[in-house]
Amino acid sequence: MKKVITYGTYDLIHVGHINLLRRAKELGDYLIVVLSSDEFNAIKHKTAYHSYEDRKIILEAIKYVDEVIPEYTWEQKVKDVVDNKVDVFVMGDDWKGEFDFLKDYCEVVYLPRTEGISTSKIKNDLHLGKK
Ligand code: C2G
Repeated sequence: MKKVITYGTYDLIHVGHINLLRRAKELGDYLIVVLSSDEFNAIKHKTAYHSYEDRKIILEAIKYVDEVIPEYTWEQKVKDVVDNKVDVFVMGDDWKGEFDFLKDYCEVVYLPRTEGISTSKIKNDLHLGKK
């Protein structure tokens, strides 16, 4: 079984997230999403609208996702890849190059982001009454 792993906050789920998850799953048979905890989001200077628990429930309902585990630190990726016997690490290409150190442990794939959508755009548009 070819195992794929990806990381993120996945707040206010949108088509960019779904496109990433679908393409990540297409690279293997089993997709693990390592979901940023609320505490880790603070480290990323992000405040998610939905709690970790709610973001986890939402992700687990997506057919491409097989397992959701928590992301607490920047440093846990090697252990996650090794402990879960992961074959492919996938991220959107806004992260291109950032995780190449994982090439010693698994394949590293950066996928093109979906243009024109992001969680911060949604928040901003709603704030400005654009939608
Ligand atoms: N994404 C995308 N297209 C968009 C928006 C997001 O392909 N329009 C991808 C991102 O590249 C990422 C995933 O969707 O691979 C999740 O995005 P975020 O929830 O914003 O995750 P991020 O804050 O980048 O967290 O340790 C890594 C971090 O946890 C990554």
